[in-house]
This record gives sequence, C-alpha cells and structure tokens, in this order.
Amino acid sequence: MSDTPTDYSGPQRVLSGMQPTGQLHLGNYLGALKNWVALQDDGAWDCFYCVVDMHAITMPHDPAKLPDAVRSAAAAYIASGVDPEKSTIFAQSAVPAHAELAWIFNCVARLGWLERMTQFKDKAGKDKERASVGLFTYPVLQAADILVYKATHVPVGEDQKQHLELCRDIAARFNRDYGKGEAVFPLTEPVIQGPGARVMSLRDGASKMSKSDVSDNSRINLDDDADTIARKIKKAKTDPEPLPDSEDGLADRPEASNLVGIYAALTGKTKADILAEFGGQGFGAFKPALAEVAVEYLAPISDEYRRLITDTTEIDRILRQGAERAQAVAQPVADEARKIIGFWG
Ligand code: AQP
Repeated sequence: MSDTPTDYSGPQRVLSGMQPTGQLHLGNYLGALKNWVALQDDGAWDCFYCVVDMHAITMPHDPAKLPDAVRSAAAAYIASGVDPEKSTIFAQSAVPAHAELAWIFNCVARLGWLERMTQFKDKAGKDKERASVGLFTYPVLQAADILVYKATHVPVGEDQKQHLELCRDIAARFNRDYGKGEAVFPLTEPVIQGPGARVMSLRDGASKMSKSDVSDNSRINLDDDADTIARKIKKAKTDPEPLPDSEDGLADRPEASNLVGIYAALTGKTKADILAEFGGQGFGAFKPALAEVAVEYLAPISDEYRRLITDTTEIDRILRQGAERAQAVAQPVADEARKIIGFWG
C-alpha cells in the first residue's frame, strides 16, 4: 500500500474500551486503564473511553445482566482515575455511528486479514463453525470504534497489538481506495507500555489474566478487598526455586516473571531493582511484600468502586452525558464516510 496517504493532520485523539464481560482486573488496569488515566491527565489529548457492550454480545451472554455490567465497568473506569469531566465515558451501543461505520469497514476489510486474527481462534476454540459471525468481525467493529473518532492513539494491552495493525490496514485501504489522495482516517498508533502490558494468570504463567477465566483465583479483581488480594497472591502458582539475582534468571520461569512484573508495574521500580532486593529469597518472603504493595495500591480503587456502584443514577447520568458528547463527534465522521462511499442522501 505504498500509495497510501499518511499525512493525516487532524486533532490528537485517544479512544479505548473494555468489554463488560466480568469484573475488571489487574491486567485490565496495568495493561490499559493506568495509561488511559496518564493520557487524560497529560492534558494534550481528547480522550474517549467506552464500555464495548456490542463486543460483549459476540459471545454467549445474559441480556438481563448486561446493563449492570456496563455500569460496573464505567464505575471501575472512574474508580481507577478516569474523570468524567476530563474524558468522555460512554456505552458503545449508545452511539449508533460505531455500527454504521463498522458495516462500511466490513466491506473494506478482507476475509484473509480476519482469518489471521489469533484472538478469534482463541475465543472460538475448536468448534469455530458455531462461533458468531460477530466474533469473527470483532476487529472490524473495533476499527470502527477507533476511527469513528479519528483517534490517533489507542492505549491497550499487548494482546490487542494484532487488532490495532488491522485497524491501520483498514484505514490505509479506505484512504487509498476512496480518499482521492486525502488521509480521511489516521493510521492509529497503539500505546502499549510498561511492565503491565501483559499480566499473566496467577494460576498459570502461560495464560493471560482474563475476566473469563473460570478460576477467580487466577486474577485480582478491581473490587477485591485487602484480604482477598493477599489470599490470592499467597495462593499464586510459583516454582520451588528462590528468586534469581538478575532478569536472565527469569527466563523459563513464567510465574516468577509475572509476579516480579506485577511488583514492578505497581511500584514503578525496574525488574533489575526488584531482583537486586529479593534475589536469593524464596516466595515465602516475596509474596507478602508483593501483597503489601498490591493492597496499598489497589485498596483505594476497590473502595472507590464499591462506593460508586451503589449510585446507579449517577453512573447513568455520566453515561448519558458521555454518549451525547461521543455522538456529536462520531456522527459527522460516519456521515463523511457515508458520503465518500457513495450512499444516497
Ligand atoms: N492480562 C492482561 N494484561 C494486560 N492487559 C490486558 N488487557 C486485558 N487483559 C490483559 C487489556 O484490557 C483491555 C480490555 O480488554 P477487553 O475487555 O476488551 O477484553 P480482553 O482483552 O479479552 O480482556 P479479558 O479480561 O481477557 O476479557 P475476556 O475474558 O472477556 O476476553 C484491552 O486493552 C486489553 O489489552
């Protein structure tokens, strides 16, 4: 795509989202939310943070529970530091322009591009014939979520890197095929940073920490109280060796590497600093130190979450206000795409 225009000169905007498929956890926080807040507080960005309920229905779900799951995710965003007066917080399904642009992008993306997406393979499992079509085109809707705001930057965890590449491919293809030499859409940059970009399960260092893991002990939820956090860290899977003195010694020790990475992400220290302090010591010494750090860091978030979630009227007000603001930015972009693609009216 050498003739793709890359000279996009629109405003610097940030968009990201999470699925309301369960309680948000430490992986969601360290991989994404922490960076959402940093970008918001930087002040140079116009930030849009949505709860992606349209993505949540790509897998079996309970319709009766979905509205509260959206409120819960919004409360977790706010408890983590996303400020509804500085950032736009909303439910994806409340802004129809996402779906409108997604259809156009479904006709821009190529089947072969989607067939390479590893998340579909992971989530569809062995019986992909029975997976929803929505699960297959999930990354196309994600591209529409981003580009309907012409977002230039997307803070996400490492697992989303492939989807962000697809988003760039869709933007480039649209620009090339329909842009008449103009960069209609930006080639969005992922913001993937820090030792928390890939937090692994506490029960299996080879799997990522996930909302949908059947074991609650595999993750630290953002509403876990201090005792629960300490208990989960105490029960975390480890190997029998003491911690090494240097990072090289963490190779082939996924559980040890994960716990040291979490400690690093929570304290801002490097893994090397942590191993200089704890190298040679067993997990009997390291786990209580990690639990103390985790409780100190996360207790204010979980306290604030539990306070916010009791006031659903206020959460609904924030979500309605956010949807209005988001729609005001998104609909003109969807209308521009409609016109460019040649739709009537
Ligand atoms: N373990 C993780 N480490 C770092 N970042 C993570 N993210 C998720 N898990 C980790 C980041 O959180 C954001 C929201 O993800 P999502 O809600 O869209 O769904 P997901 O990536 O599929 O997360 P889960 O927890 O695994 O949800 P389920 O179980 O519903 O599939 C993204 O930025 C993601 O990178």
